[in-house]
Amino acid sequence: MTDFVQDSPRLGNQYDDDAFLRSYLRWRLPAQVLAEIEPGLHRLGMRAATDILALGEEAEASPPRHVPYDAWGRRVDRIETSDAWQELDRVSAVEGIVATAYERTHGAHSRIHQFARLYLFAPSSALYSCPLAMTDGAARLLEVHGDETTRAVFVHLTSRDVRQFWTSGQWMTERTGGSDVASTSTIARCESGDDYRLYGLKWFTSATTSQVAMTLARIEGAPAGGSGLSVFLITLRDRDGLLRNIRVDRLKDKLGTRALPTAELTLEGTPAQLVGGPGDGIRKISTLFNVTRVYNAVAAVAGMRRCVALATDYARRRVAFGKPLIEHPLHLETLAGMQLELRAAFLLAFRVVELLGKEETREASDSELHLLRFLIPVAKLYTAKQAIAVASETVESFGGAGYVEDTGIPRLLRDAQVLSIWEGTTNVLSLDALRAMDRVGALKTWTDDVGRRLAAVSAADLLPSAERIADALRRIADYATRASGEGREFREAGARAFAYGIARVEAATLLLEHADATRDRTSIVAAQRWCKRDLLELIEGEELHRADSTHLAGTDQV
Ligand code: UCC
Repeated sequence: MTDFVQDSPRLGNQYDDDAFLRSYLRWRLPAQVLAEIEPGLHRLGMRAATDILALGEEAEASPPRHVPYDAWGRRVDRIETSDAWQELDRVSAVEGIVATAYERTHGAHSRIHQFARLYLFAPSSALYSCPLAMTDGAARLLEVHGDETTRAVFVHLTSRDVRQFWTSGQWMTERTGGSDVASTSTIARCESGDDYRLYGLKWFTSATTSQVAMTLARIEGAPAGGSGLSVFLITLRDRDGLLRNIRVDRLKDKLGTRALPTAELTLEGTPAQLVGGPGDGIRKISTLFNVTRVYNAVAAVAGMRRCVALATDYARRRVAFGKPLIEHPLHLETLAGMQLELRAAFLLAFRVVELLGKEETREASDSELHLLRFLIPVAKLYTAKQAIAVASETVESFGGAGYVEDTGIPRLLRDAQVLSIWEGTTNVLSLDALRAMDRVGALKTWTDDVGRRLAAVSAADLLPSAERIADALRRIADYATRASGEGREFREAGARAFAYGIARVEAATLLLEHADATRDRTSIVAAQRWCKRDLLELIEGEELHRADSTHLAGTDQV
């Protein structure tokens, strides 16, 4: 009989404890801006470890419920969510998780401020970050493509007032899938002017409790394909709170994100407003999903940070083989590897945050706009995959306890897995990076940009790392030239490895710049270690034979 009880991991103030976040903000923000925003970050860092965390746990324990009929048989399609989930909505408004970006108090830096807040909030929020991502994307879409008739909705989406704040859904996925958006089959029938009615089935609609949603539909008679689609704004409920010709078919039973209501919906003549004129719907709604992809990247690194915080704290408390885990060299190495992944992914995610801020305040040069277009898919796909890897390592670092539900640890992995699926899978985004290269010549812009930044690195102890990055950069450029010559199939088959290479080289450059600017010992070690790795996994000097891959994948044996 033993009376031993294991001490559980604990979270401290998530701003104060995060030396890397603070170092990054000191590096990228003017001292005056940091002085203004830091007290708020400190407060939010405390809330993320106390009341917001408790709300997230409560929301997770009380998942949403679909009530199709009332007691008397009337179809009502209520989606009931917990008090905690509703409180998270109010907290989001008050904390200005979306609003901070649109107030633009600190110009282009406002996006850094806002995403730093999201970074603190997201891992405690039971995925309330998802409705916020779509809300922010919808706000940006309305800012760019809306007019005075959509202005009131924009004001609701960007409000800090809990009575005024609205969230927006984003309904793109149909039964044909979430990736091939051009095959959308929802039909829009014109009533008058910009007023339409929509008929169709939306297969995966997150946050169906929102007040509004942005969706795609094909106006009757419009051509097939993506260019024939248009963007619509739906106000979900009437004055009595009833859904406006929307049937909730069911809620999804998902691997993770369990507090978040995700529904299948049938639109049965749902009133909707055309936004931004007819046609070109995919290009227009990309304004929205480029923002949600940035959220995805920041939520991914925020999840990694939570994993590392818990695993590190636990390693100090847990004793095995006579000493705390953290004193075991191999465990320490594992933790250091996770930290390194986090630092690299963080800098990559915040690189696109910075560029987004510049775009929105019209401070971005043409080159920076092209870099933003190119790096959004790269950052989204890479951070999502690394978040899953770090979450998996975290589960393992807790041993059996990591596999037991009531420790809360398994949830870290379940909720990470969605990051590589929604808002574009790894493969779809790898192909999107190729699209950006073709449409705006982004690769040349990017290699020039990295080359210039490497040339500016001055510290002698970082120069060998800079040389390694420069070498990887040359190999990427050579590979791209060769892949273009090999043709489309070769290029597409290698797109994921190519995108990973871009991500690792961009992250390497950022780690180096950060280390060069701060001269802090940990940052120097991080940059050096990252650059010692093989940054590329390109298929160089070798043909990709489709027949071989078919054989290997077993698809010829059906
Ligand atoms: O909805 C979902 C769940 C919501 C949950 C929200 C969570 C938020 C995160 C929370 C974090 C905590 S999941 C479903 C999401 N679905 C997607 O993300 C779509 C994935 N598929 C793609 O991205 C594809 O690449 C498509 C749909 C864009 C490919 O379609 P097409 O028809 O082949 O597209 P095209 O013809 O290449 O592109 C049409 C136009 C072109 O404009 P033009 O012709 O002017 O050049 C493209 O350049 O759209 C432009 N375009 C873009 N522009 C396409 N993608 C982009 C882009 N990313 N940025 C700018």
